[in-house]
Amino acid sequence: MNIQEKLTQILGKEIAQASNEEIYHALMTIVQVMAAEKERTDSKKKLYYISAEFLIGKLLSNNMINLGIYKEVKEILEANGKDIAQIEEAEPEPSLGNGGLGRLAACFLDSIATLGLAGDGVGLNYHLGLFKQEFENHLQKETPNPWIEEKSWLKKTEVTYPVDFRGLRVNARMYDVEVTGYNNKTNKLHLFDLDSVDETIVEDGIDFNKEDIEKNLTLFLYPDDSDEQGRLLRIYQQYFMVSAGAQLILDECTAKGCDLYDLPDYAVIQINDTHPTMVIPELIRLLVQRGMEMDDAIDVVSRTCAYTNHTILAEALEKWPVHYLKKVVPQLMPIIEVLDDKVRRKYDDESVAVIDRNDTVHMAHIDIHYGFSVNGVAALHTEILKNSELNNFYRIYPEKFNNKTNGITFRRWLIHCNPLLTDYIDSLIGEGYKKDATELEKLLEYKDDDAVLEKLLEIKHKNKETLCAYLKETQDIDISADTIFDIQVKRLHEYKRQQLNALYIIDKYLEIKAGKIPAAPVTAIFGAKAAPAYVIAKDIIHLILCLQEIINNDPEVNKYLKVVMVENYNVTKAGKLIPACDISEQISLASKEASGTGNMKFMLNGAVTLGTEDGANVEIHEAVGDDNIFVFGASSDEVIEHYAKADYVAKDYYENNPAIKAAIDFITSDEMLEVGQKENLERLQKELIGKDWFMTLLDFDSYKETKEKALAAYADRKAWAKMMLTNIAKAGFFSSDRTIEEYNNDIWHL
Ligand code: 26Q
Repeated sequence: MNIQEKLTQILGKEIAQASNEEIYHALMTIVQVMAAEKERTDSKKKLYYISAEFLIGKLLSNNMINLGIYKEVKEILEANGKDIAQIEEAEPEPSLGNGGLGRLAACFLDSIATLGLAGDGVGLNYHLGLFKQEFENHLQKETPNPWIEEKSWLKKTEVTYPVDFRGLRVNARMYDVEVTGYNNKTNKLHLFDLDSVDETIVEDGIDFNKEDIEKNLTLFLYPDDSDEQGRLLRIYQQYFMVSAGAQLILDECTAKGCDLYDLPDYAVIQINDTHPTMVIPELIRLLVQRGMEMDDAIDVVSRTCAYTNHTILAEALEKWPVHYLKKVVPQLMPIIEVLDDKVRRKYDDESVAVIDRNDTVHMAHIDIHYGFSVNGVAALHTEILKNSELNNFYRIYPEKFNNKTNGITFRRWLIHCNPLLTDYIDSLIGEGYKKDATELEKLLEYKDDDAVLEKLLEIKHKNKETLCAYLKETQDIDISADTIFDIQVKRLHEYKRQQLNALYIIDKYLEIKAGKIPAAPVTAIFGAKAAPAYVIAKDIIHLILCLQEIINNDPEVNKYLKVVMVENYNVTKAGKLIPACDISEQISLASKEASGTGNMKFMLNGAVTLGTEDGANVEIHEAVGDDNIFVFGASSDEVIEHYAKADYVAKDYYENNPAIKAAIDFITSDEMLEVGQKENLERLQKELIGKDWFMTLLDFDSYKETKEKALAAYADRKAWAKMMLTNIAKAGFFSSDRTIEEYNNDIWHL
């Protein structure tokens, strides 16, 4: 039976007569059957990528692309008067991640399956995912995001494992999502859940009773951890995930005939940041329970686990008070004490202890001592880990440290999100780059081909028009595709410095008001969620929304400048924004962004980066060369020195730089107070002058100067198109297929 016939049969009616929802569900069935029929990668050794987040995004189109039926389905739908884009709208987006770390896990699953490696994901099935963001009175409001429908990509299994907390035993049930590889086998994402979770306990916004563990365990991703109950719930979630995961791993290995002493020959566990770290003591506990000596268990587990670090921000490195762990998972404490004891016997260095003098357990320290590999996620990041942040560990275990520069799957971030560009690249260099991304370099042959450059500009313009229509429809915003699209989309964090971009916008606004008319009109687009308890981050969102209100409604200014804050930025919206971008804002304070992966997505889609020498920007700079990127700001060495000397004083910049002073003063100007909240704006202004921990003002001049250069460069359309082409051509290195090959060659050995 062909797809058209199958579709009609499942629908029980003609395609033309079916609703978008019905077609979506029918296609889901077809995909699920096809995926289940695909061969599974089976080998003696298997990877378990364990992560609290898998930001997989909508699955229908990507699965159809990977299964090779996308184009056919699209044509069938068209022939019946249906638009695949509308069918996609019917799919809810699973929001099982915060940002980069979760999205990376999803890209990795795609590449692992595409490369035909045996590797499954292990995580949690949050019913309401990360919160949904709404704007109300220019403020972020959080609401639940229920994404699981009656019929979904989740397959309920009969596999359950008991998980013990103090005074409470629950049953973890496994749900599976098929992970299709591109023209290859399929793997699985195992998401554990609790049957008793009750969505009705959610009250106002995203509030709920944090103590009712049986009802709330997998309700939300990372509930607010600003209070003790929230932090305890995080421990409940983490232990639930790792205990069920560890039991699954041991089950699968023993089923393959593994003697548990040989576990490292059957399993490798990649620990995605410290969130799943408890898998180490839990596995040790389970092995001891099954009769192994403690020392042997520690040795076996240490040869099975590998750790990835995604951040150098001290506040994000997880540390749990011993009394929290005793309250939730007392069975782990004796093991963690043994782990600490062993370290203390060997190293007379308090800074590498597992349990510190304040009775706090350092999760990353467990990973480093009791894992065989520690990797950073970009070259600069790994160097900083080795030379400063984790230097005391590097000196003990230099052989464990390695770099794995992040990557992105081109299936989603080019083939799916940018079909116009994909088809055009196909027509120029064939389709080989879809399996070997470095083949994109063949595009360089067309560097001086006017027709090709012209076509790239035309495609970009079309993508910008598509985005205009989307923003009009979803947020009733009017912008023009004939302006420069300058985009900064990522989680809201002070170190990412959306506030620097905002200050530039204020500066520009004041210039226009003073009669200095810019050469080319710009549309500054933002998208960002702030953690619910992160006050200053929410104030920055407020600032941007107020600027949007003021600037877009000012007829003197809106001809030259507009501001758009996209509501509820997520994977789906990323797919619409990225192909339409001219200038990619990657402006974190050097040394703070471990890698960034949005930077790679933009580059691949022909945007030119405006960025600091931070994270993977450094490698992007190396790849495209000085002429195809706009780099500014203090270097990571300079920044690290400022922190060491504590000699950065924001107030000096405020007082001595008139442009900075004017922009910051504007935050609490009459115009702003008319649309915004005094409390929020004053707090933010005070923060910028009095503290500015991430040195926004340090880089203001350099940012402004470099941004002006980028905007001016845009005017030479041909030169700009050449930059676009070079960026696309050099993006091959940033394919997650390359990253995964490196993980496999150096760490997993599958
Ligand atoms: C920790 C403790 C308590 C509550 C929450 C957390 C927490 C939650 C999420 C800490 C960190 C995260 C997520 C981190 C993250 O997304 N890091 C990003 O990882 C990307 C993939 O490696 C990098 O590209 C980014 O540079 C990095 O910021």
